[in-house]
Amino acid sequence: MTDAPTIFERIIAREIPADVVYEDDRIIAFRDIKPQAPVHLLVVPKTAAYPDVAALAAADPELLAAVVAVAKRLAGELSDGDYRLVFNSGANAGQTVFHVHAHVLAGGLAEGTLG
Ligand code: DGP
Repeated sequence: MTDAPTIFERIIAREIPADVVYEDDRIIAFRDIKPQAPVHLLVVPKTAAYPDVAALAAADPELLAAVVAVAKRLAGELSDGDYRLVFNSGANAGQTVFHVHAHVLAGGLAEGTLG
């Protein structure tokens, strides 16, 4: 039995709509449905093999580096180039979708805060 696809797999398959801002053969990026900053993007490897960033880093560090490069590029294209990168890892850290993704938060974030 296979697990049901996550919401991100359904976005990648275009089964549900999203505001896609970047796509290549391995990575997709779209705007978060519940933005927590003026610019709030999700950068998502298309593979569903990795539930979180540690699993991705262990198995495919080059793909993780590509995720970071896309995040930086989009922060420059869609905001002022400064950004916060967040990988929630585990339910007690707020992770709700267990398909690795980077939150890219940008656009006038307060100094000295993490929330
Ligand atoms: P996390 O809590 O780190 O697992 O982040 C999951 C994010 O996914 C959360 O900020 C909300 C976002 N999200 C959930 N469902 C959808 C959706 O259908 N479309 C979009 N664009 N974002 C979604």
